[in-house]
Formats: sequence, structure tokens, C-alpha cells
Amino acid sequence: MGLIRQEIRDGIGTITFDHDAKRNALSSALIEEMIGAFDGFIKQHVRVAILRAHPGAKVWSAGHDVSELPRSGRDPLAYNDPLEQAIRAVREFPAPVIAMIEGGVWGGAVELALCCDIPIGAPSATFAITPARIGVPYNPAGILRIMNEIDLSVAKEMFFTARPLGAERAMQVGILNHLVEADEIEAFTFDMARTIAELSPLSIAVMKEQVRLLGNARPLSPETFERIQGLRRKVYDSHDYQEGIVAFMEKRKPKWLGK
Ligand code: LCV
Repeated sequence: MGLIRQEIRDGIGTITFDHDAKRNALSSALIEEMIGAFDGFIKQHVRVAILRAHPGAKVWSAGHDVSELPRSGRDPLAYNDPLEQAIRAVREFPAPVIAMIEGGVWGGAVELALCCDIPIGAPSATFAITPARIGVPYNPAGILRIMNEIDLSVAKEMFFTARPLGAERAMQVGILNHLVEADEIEAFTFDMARTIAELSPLSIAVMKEQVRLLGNARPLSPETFERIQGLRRKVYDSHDYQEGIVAFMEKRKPKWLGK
């Protein structure tokens, strides 16, 4: 049974969580399907991805599948935990991922939503970071990622109270980029996706990867610097780099080849 639905249209890849019976809990099976969809989007040269639940969903995702949390004695959020794999898939996907959020976002799903590049929420969106509810010691990579996205004092309040934050507050603290009425959020999201899909895929991919590497790196190691330079060189040595400039000079839309 599919736990997600996926679609590609006009260079826009959409993944819809489709496991309402378990409130779209991020089970290893659902995450495996999600990572498979992202891999397929890469093969199809998708320019932008959207991660969403069904229109009008009461729960975007209930977070880690609690039934899959290891009993005692093992790290519940180790490097290869499915949730960590899902978060890396979003952060390393070579195009922007828009989180279109209706309904409650719980636990590790908050980190997943925050790791998307552009979070857009409806008034029904709420965000609750819940390890304290379950007694889980959140992992350092996850804590750092959340610290990078929202004010430290707000992050601590969310960790220490596990209380859901409403959409208005989520806008104030930077969890959401946009708060859009439920009947407009789909059109708003796809309009932004179309804008991104018309721009240079190489330029956007290398800027997204730089943000990821620089966000991770405190002092920039020589190796990270060289890696960034190598990624950027691939872009400014590309056909698309020339095409973008020529198209501008010729007052026409660029024809991006992604190479
Ligand atoms: C498995 C579930 C889940 C679920 N797993 O519907 O961040 S950390 O460290 O905490 C990390 C480890 C993490 O992400 O942990 C998970 C954090 N998530 C939560 O604390 C949310 C737990 N879920 C709920 O509070 C409720 O289910 C919400 C409020 C999301 C929805 O409530 P509602 O009344 O609409 P039910 O609770 O009746 O859930 C419907 C079915 O989904 C299962 C739940 O066990 C139930 O299954 P059965 O019908 O078989 O009884 N379910 C919900 N969340 N995270 N399964």
C-alpha cells in the first residue's frame, strides 16, 4: 500500500503523505517511499519539490513512528535512523523543497519541515517538538539544525514544553516563511514553485548546497572551502552559465539544460 503519492508536472515534483490512518507518522516504510520519490525526481531533473499532506489535513505528520523507536539501550535517533535519512534527503536534494503545511506537525516532523527550504503554512498549521513528551534524548545534529532555524530561546521553549505553537506564532519566530489561507495555499505554493522552475537549476543547486555546507560549518575547513569552489566552478564552467548571460543580452528567456 502506498504511504505517499507522488507526481511530476512541469518540472515540479510533489510528494503527498498518504497514511492518514497513522497520521502520516514517519515510519521507515513511508520514509523509504519518500526517499525513492526524491531519487526519481533527481533522475527526472525536477526543478523544485513540494512536500505536503492531503488538502485540509488535520495532521501534516505525527513525527517519528513511535512504535519503531528502539526499546532501551540503543540510540533512538542515530545517524542511519530513517528520520535522519529523510532529513538528509531533503537537505541534499539538488533543488528547493517547499513544505506546504496544513495541520499538526509533531516531533521529528518539525525538524523535517524546518529542513525544507521554504516552509509555507495554513492557519491550521501547528508545530510541537516532543522528545520531552516521550523521553527521547534528541540528537545533536537535530538540535543544531533547529537552533539554526529558530531563535534559541524559542527552540528551548519548544523542547522544554513540547507544546504546539500556532501558525501566527510560527510566522513570528521564523518557522514559516508565509502564512496563507487554506483555500489559497495550493495556488500560492505552486506559483512560487513555477517561479523557481523557470530559473537556473545549476545556480540554485550550488547555492542550496553552499547554504547547507556553510550552515553546518563553523570554522570553514580548507576541504569545505575547496569543495564549495569545486561545486561553483562546475556551474560557471557550464552551458547554462553562458546561456543565462547570452539570453539576457538577447532579451529572451534562457533555455536551461541543467548542464
Ligand atoms: C506511531 C502514531 C503516531 C506516531 N507514531 O489520532 O521528536 S521526538 O524525539 O519525540 C521523536 C522521537 C518523534 O517524532 O516522536 C513522535 C512525536 N509525535 C507525537 O508525540 C504525536 C503523537 N500523536 C498524537 O499526539 C496524536 O496521534 C495526534 C495529535 C497527532 C492526532 O490525534 P488523533 O486523535 O487525530 P490518534 O491519536 O487516534 O492516532 C491515530 C492513529 O495513529 C497512530 C495512533 O497510534 C493511532 O493508531 P491506532 O488507530 O492503531 O490506535 N499514531 C499517531 N501518531 N507518532 N503511530
